[in-house]
Amino acid sequence: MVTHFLVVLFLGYLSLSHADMHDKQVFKGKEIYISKVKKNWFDALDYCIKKDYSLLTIKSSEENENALAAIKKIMEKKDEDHIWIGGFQFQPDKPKTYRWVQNLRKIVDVFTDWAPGEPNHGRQINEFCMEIFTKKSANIDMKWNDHVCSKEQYFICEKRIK
Ligand SMILES: [Ca+2]
Repeated sequence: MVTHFLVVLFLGYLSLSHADMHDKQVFKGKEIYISKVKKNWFDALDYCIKKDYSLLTIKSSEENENALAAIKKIMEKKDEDHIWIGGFQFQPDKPKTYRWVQNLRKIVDVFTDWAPGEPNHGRQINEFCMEIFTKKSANIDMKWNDHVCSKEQYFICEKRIK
């Protein structure tokens, strides 16, 4: 009886723990989880960390292609142009000082796929957080952008596989 109760409790926990996320997408070196809920960038980061994930980081063209494939597959039918990933501008007075939150490496030192003219710091309206345009918006298809961190958007967590 107690065992039965514990099993029900555990299954309940499992389904609850994944209720906010789409099924994982598995690629070489990592699992990618796209959220079903919208959060601001900071809450999205906390959400991923609480699950022992990170907000998505992209360190090569291959990882970029994999992330875009996952976004395309899951976001295709959603009416949404933006999805958070794990880059942040660390020096507010110095645009383009973006780093990946997972290891704090400078993004310019790794691999970049910014949309034309980005990161533009929102033309002085304080864009410090990184996202990917998920659809053709302003003729920009699936490229990186900096955006206002307080916007509530879908987001991507990742878990690196060793
Ligand atoms: Ca921007």
